[in-house]
Amino acid sequence: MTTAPPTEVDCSEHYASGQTTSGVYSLGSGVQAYCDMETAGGGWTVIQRREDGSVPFNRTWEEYKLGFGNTSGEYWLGNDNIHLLTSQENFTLRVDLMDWGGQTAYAEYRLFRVSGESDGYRLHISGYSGTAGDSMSGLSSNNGQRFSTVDRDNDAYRGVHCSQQLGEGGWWFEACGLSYLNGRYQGNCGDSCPYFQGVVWYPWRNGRYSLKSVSMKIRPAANQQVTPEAPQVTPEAPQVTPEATPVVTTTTAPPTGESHDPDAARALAFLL
Ligand SMILES: [Ca+2]
Repeated sequence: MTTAPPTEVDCSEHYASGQTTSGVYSLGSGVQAYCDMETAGGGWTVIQRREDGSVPFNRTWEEYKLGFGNTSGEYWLGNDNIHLLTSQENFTLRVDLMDWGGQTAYAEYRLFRVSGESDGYRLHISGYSGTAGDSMSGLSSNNGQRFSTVDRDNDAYRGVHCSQQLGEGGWWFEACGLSYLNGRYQGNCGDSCPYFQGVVWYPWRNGRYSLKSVSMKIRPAANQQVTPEAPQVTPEAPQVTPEATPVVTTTTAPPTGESHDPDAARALAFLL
């Protein structure tokens, strides 16, 4: 008999063993996470949560690698752990969003996996359903992008460091993309928040709206319920026009040469 490789116990296993109360649980290797045992059948391992701005998300590569914050409040589970969990079997990602009026929406991605550090914690995401619109696998997709932080530019935007330009959060930036759940917690600034500097899910609200609360949670894809909990909504893709004015630099000086970079015009087209 050989020794099995180390594995993490995710929240769906706790749920299956009869622990059906939401709260902080051990994942096995000394790591703790919040388990959402109520939403859409429960068993979700929360990998990210924002709700009050008490924890800054402008963090370094190393901090995103290891995780930070409070598992009972705002936190990032850590890229190493997210990689470890999602490497064990197929996982589904669910994103829950709430605006300042108390409205909620969600996005589910049937398949969600994060590569190891040697591959830049590259994101593999597909199979959208939900009510919030697809800001991660559709237009300006985060799929296939490596993770970037304020001290590491792995994004798809040549000549621009998305994390540095957008409040120094870590994310799988494209150029820079349509989702940004690790932006700065801006509070309730309506539609007048600093553009794409807040907690943004573009298809549901917009780039100037910073959401009140968001959470990202994962569960083995095999555990997905057959019956959908809400009608499927196919969101309209945001309009993209070639004349789009770059607005990523509304509060900071534009990077040198940006306006002469043909890729820049393409990449900033979504920022209308
Ligand atoms: Ca770049």
